[in-house]
Amino acid sequence: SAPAAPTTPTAESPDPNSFLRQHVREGLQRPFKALSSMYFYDDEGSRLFQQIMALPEYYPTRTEFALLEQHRAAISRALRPQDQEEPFFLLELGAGDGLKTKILLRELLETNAQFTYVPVDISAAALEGLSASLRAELPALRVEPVVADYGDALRLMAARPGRKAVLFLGSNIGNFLPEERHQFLLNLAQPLTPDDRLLIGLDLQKDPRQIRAAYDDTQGITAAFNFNLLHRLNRELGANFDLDSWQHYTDYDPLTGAVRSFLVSTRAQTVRFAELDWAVDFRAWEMIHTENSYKFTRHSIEEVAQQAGLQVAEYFTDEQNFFADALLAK
Ligand code: AVI
Repeated sequence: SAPAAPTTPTAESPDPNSFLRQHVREGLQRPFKALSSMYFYDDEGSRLFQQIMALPEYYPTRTEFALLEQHRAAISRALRPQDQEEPFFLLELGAGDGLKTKILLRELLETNAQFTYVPVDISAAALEGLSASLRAELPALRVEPVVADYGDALRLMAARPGRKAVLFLGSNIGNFLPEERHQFLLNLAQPLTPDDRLLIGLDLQKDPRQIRAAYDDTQGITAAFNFNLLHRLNRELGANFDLDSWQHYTDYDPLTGAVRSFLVSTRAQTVRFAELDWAVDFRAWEMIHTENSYKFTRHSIEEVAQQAGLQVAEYFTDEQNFFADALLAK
């Protein structure tokens, strides 16, 4: 019979979960336990996020979609070079299904912009899906997908001559802690020239109840999105989280602009991780901090931009001022 698959990772077959293992060990040993929302997005998590984006309470996606529709001509003009003939690269970090971007791509094609669309993602499968849909829907579009992390992709593109317009939509910037956000923006800004442009999606501060409700929906999809992390640890690290002893809790702090999400242990319990040969104790009502979603004001956007050597050239917002796509330049 065939030999059993090796359980010890080797140089040829590195353990695909080594980052997760390390992260869990580190995060669950902190005085206030924490896990990164980065690990929400396995197949099931990505499916749940699609459902979140369609929830009545979750306003960011549909608001940004509508503002892109409304301002598509002005945004496209702001992104492309003044000289209509000059070619440029339109880079997108974390393109996802490209639904929002297609609004701008269509507008740019219709107005004869000379550009190449460069969607960047670490998932080759996500980029293949996007490229296939673009070939079908916008056959005239030049697409050069790049499978890389954002930093590598930007360095790669900086080495290629030509203007760049970089898109980072969808309020993804809100999921960074302030220091991470600062580093990210510094890295983003570093290879840009004064001719390049950056369009960033940011969720704005508003009625605090409305913000909180967006992360604590009545159908419990956001709760399931958080619980999925525990399912994932049970499955991938052989943990024994008993989901009946956990609750999802969300809070919005207007002082910092942060929505913080937690998983709460409703009783004292010990969770074992068979794959790590390790166990963690939880006190009753002890929490795991799972996510930050920062909300901004124009003032805080300008501060954050300035700290990274960038200026806000223009804001594009919806009528209710719920969401902003900010155009930044050096
Ligand atoms: C991906 N990111 C911008 C979402 C957000 O709003 O922070 C993730 C999310 N978490 C709960 N609901 C949505």
